Amino acid sequence: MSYFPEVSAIKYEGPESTNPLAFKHYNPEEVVEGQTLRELLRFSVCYWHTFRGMGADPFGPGCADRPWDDGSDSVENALKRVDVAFEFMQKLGVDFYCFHDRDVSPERATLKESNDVFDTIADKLLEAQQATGIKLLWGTANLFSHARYMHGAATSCNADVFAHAAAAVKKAIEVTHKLGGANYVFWGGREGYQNLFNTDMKRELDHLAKFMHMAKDHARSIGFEGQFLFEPKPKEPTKHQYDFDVAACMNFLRQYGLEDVVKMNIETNHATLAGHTMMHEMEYARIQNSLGSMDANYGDLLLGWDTDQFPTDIYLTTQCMLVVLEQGGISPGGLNFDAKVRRESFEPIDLFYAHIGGMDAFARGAKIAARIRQDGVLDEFVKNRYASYDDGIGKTIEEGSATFDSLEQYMLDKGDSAPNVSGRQEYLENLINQYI
Ligand code: XLS
Ligand code: NI
Ligand code: NI
Repeated sequence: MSYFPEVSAIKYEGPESTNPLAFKHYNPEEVVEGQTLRELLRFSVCYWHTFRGMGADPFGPGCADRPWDDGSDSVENALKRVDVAFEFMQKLGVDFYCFHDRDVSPERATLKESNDVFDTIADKLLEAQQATGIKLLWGTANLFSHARYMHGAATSCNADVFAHAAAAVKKAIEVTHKLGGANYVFWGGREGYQNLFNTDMKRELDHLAKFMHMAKDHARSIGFEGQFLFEPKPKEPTKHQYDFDVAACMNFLRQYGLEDVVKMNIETNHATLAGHTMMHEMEYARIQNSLGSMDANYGDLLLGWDTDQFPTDIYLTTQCMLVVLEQGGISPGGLNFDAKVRRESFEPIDLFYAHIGGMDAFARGAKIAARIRQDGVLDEFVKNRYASYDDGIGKTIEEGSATFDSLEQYMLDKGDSAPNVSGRQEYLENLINQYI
């Protein structure tokens, strides 16, 4: 039984190909800075958008054509989706996928029943992984859709909801472990507030930290050694999410002693909603040894919400890959397409076009970034820009031997500072365009 009979395995055909169902730039075996593109990019398909998204928006219900899906939350339907997902991923040639518990497995009236169904689905996922070699990049729990999470989960004012969320995360970590998941993600969902008049922010943040510590302790106690990831997002669904941006997340993790265990999962559309570029967020995490993984997508800057589009912008992917290559790769994290086809792109084949485009855009970005780095054009410029710190007075500042007294004396002797040199922004922008 095939769910995508019109598509066979997507092949690399090179930049001259005009076949819309072929890769023009993603040649998985091509080596970039010592790693194959497959190893470097670690592409992942997300279950929620790709296999559960029906295109609903605030103005209308879903209208996607998914002939295999009967729309019910039956176990049979969930099991069938596993076949659909693995056929899709195998044909696409990705090595990883990601899910929330409720994407793969429907919720039942009690926790016990929900967990039992989850076990049944997990068995089938494991079988499919073994049959195809596709691996789990990360698992997570949906702590935001069910009505019980209206006030949040770990930051809910209702302690029973905290307990329920803890039980759900416990189970999701156990399943992630069973499936050999490389990471476990915390995205805040409704962890945030709409109004400070009814909110004890200090208590909510303390609770969130307790929650993460318990999650980590449980994970280690069952032998899960995977990486934990925290995914920043400034707003939506709440007006202010506690995991606002990388800086807010890092401050939270440090305050509560979690910074060695939890790294960042950075999403492009969340970065731009926070008023940052993706490159800013990635670089800010990288310099603090906290760049863990990427949710690769793109947000329409004319719309003020998380549109989760597939990344097609080579400028963006080049910037991302400059940071990834500087770090020497992103493993054990990866590049998860947390992206959805537009509501108007309602046919199954659109799922292929979308992912092929995203993969090609990143492969191209990787190759461009590698050439920029190989020629050393940015590195050399930046190094020279700070040359005044390599010796003399600058060196005393960096080494820590300078004081305000010594700096004042230096200036009194010298009379005035040395003239500045140009930042050459436009020159550098032109240079990057030359590589693109
Ligand atoms: C939502 C988030 C979510 C996380 C996983 O905006 O991106 O999909 O990636 O919970
Ligand atoms: Ni995401
Ligand atoms: Ni998002």
